[in-house]
Amino acid sequence: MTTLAIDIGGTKLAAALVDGSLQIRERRELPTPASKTPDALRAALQALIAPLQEQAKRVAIASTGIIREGSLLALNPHNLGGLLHFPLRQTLNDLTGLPTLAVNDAQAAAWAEYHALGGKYRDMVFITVSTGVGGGVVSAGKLLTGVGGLAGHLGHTLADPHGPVCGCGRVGCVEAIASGRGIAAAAEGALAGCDAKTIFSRAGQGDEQASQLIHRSARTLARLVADVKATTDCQCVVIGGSVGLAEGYLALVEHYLAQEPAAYHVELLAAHYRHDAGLLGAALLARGE
Ligand code: ADP
Ligand code: BMX
Ligand code: ZN
Repeated sequence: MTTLAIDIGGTKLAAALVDGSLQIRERRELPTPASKTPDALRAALQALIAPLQEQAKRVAIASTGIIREGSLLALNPHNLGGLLHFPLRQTLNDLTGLPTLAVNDAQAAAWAEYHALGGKYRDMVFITVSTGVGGGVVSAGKLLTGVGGLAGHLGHTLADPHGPVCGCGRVGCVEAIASGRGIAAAAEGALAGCDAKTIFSRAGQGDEQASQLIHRSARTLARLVADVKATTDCQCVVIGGSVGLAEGYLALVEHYLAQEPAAYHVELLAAHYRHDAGLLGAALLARGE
């Protein structure tokens, strides 16, 4: 049965058809609208799925934000242009008339990556370093979503009590430092106003400040990985998101993790499904797999 899978991130929206053998067809992307009102997101989703929805029997959404009873509640509204709440399941159900499941993007990606490991490990954690920093925890073969959807929001654990204020209201969250937005926010002088993608390409051209910003992110992420190992004793940590998958980033995280005591070391892997982990995880969950 074909699933219309949708991934809602702070920077981009993606949609694709996912068939029974988990093959992705007709993948499309649009920028995430930055608007406090839900109308812009609804219109963008409508445009994104219009060419695909006829062919699908169900909808599966992986979305940034806390997903509670089918609705999106932003933990960090800055990542969504100030949008606080969006009725995800209801909107997609209204647009398509199809049964719809919604789950947090990093939780969905964790589930897909757990499947990709083919039973090798029962305890694993997925971390996306993207617009924000998101997480999904699989413990004893079960995906943790939490009673209120908050489980795995690892980006909002403490990295630095003297660090920047996070959009979630806490001070010094991992996300405020390590995420694409966190990298960009700390840029000064010639790099002020650049996004993380540009900062990575400047680092590749030898820009010292750009390189330091990326090291700061990777060092912060490595400490988070050590905290995650201490919390879950997971057998591997899978890294995704456009920052996480950027060339050289995982090797830097490995470099900084190696500086932590051995008890906190854990195997680090790049996401097997790359930028499609959220789409595929949501499709798997909608299929009850
Ligand atoms: P989303 O958060 O919408 O899921 P991404 O995973 O693409 O989207 O993450 C967006 C962040 O990644 C932005 O901060 C963007 O600047 C950054 N980014 C996008 N492409 C790259 C790249 N090739 N290298 C490094 N950073 C990137
Ligand atoms: C934020 C939070 C998480 C999300 C993570 C990664 C919001 C809107 N989102 O920590 O729910 O999983 O970002 O999201 O509060 P992405 O957009 O970077 O993929
Ligand atoms: Zn936070």
